[in-house]
Amino acid sequence: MNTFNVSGRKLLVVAMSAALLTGFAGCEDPRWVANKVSKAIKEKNLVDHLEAMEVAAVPTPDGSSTTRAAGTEGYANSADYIKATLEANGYDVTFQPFDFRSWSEQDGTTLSVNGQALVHVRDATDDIPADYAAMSYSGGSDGALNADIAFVTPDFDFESPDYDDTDGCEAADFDGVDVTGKVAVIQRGGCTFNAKVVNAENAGAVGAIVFNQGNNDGRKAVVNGTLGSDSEAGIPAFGARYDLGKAWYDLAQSNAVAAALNIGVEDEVVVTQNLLAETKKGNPDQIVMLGAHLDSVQEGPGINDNGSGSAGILEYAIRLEKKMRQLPVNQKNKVRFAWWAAEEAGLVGSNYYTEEVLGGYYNDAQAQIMEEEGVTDPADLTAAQRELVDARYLEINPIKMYLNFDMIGSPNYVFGVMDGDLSDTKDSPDNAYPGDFEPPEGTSHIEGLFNEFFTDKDESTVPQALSKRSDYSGFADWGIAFGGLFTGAEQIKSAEEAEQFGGDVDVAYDKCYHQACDDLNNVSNKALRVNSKALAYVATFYAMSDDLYADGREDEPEQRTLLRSLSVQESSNQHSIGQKIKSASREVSDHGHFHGDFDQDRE
Ligand code: DTR
Ligand code: ZN
Ligand code: ZN
Repeated sequence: MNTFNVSGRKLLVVAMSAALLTGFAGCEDPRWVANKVSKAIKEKNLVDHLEAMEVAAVPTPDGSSTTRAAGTEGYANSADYIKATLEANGYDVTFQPFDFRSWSEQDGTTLSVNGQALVHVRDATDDIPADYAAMSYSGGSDGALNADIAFVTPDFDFESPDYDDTDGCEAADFDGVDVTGKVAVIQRGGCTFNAKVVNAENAGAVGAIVFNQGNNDGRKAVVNGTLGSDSEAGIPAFGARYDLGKAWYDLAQSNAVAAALNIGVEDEVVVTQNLLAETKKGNPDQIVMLGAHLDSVQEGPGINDNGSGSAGILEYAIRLEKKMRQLPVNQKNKVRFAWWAAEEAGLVGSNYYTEEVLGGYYNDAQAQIMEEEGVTDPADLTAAQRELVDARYLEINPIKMYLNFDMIGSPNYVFGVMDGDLSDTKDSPDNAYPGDFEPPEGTSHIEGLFNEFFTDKDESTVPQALSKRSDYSGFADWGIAFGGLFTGAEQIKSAEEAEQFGGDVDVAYDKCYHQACDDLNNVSNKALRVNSKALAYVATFYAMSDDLYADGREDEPEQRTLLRSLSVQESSNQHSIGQKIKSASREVSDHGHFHGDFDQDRE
């Protein structure tokens, strides 16, 4: 302890007398310590971190805003700030570099069809709806491009037995159509946008437009999608409204229809990095991990998304370290912090980490079991042996939980807590967990502990569907208990929520979501403060618990065991944890609920 720190000494005296009054064991009570650390979180310090991040942002290529997107100087400056602040507070920081494909659309995209200039999604307003959008990872046009358009088997009679909802999904769909040197126009449906665009390109098309399917109200507006960062498409690819596709089709029955387009893109593989730090104290075999993505989108400085979460866990790291020096307590478990890169490009940084680190433990577990069982080829492992691998993986993997903080200061906030037991959100359209899939053991306990904090502070909470739209996704895939807070993004606040939390009905939780205006003015300091105190409470509680999920909460008294292997619960399944959970999430993506790259649809 620093004996020259007067306030620190005073705190120690107070803590010691509490210890004398309550007995030393009282001081080790996880709730007692959790409250101490939580109370040390101050709004002013959180706002200071946000200010530093606003300063870190650099001008966008078109000069209309600033950004901290992965791969930019703005991201590097943010990472420098986090690193320097942590180092000044007793932490060692490591960078975890990785390659990622950074794609951005340059200013000046145009598209006109039959001489009519169309409205880019960027220029749309409340009164003027968007006609078209470039797909992420689209190719560039290399200057102006003029070509006729060619329809690929469109059929607008949805009731007809001949209606094909998979236009362009197969190479053979292009057999009867001459798309060579033309812009292929294809109806949405049946497969990824990427499959349609790549098939069109292989058939000789010089551009592709996928218009919305039109078969229900949710499939009429402009298609604003992504080809995915693994796309090999090289031609310009756009999405358009349903009614435009239909009108062009009608027109094309009697006339040739021409398109003119121009799009410039920047598309390169760049190195970016996750930042990692952990407490020196605590059991390294039982790690409580917290994460927040540090990158913004390219369109703005990302102060709520996700300066807020980044600031919250940074301030917690500082206060935890200080309190553990001041208070007469022993930190039980190590606490690890991650600031992720390239979340906005499709959870790239956190997925890289989980594949490397958790995948590494999985491989170790598999090698151990193979050796013990005398198996030389992993393909020869029996179902029972795979279960041994799963159990061994959970045993040797020291990361026992992951807590995620992405957007915790939305201006029109709700206090959202991830619905770890799916008890309230199973049927929500945002639920990414299909069928009877159960999140890893502990996930529900974490939710309960967050709720305990808010209830104690007389604040309401709203259960948040497990949408996999943030960095907990990779941890969930690998069977790690997870939880987190979220104050809302582009969705609209209901009247009921406005009653619970105040704020504006029928207005987005964050009206500047993914926009240039996501700056310091776009943050509720109250939401940021309360959520940061909540995360400090929950993480410290677990940092001080020997048996992580054993301590029942007031509202849920039953005892829980530490991370039981999923395969033990679902004994008939012969796949490994990683494969099992991954295939579950892939199934979701095939049904259109996947929100990967830029939160955009893929199909
Ligand atoms: N992926 C976030 C926004 C987001 C949307 N839904 C959730 C749910 C939980 C956490 C975050 C989010 C973004 O960075 O844009
Ligand atoms: Zn975002
Ligand atoms: Zn985010």
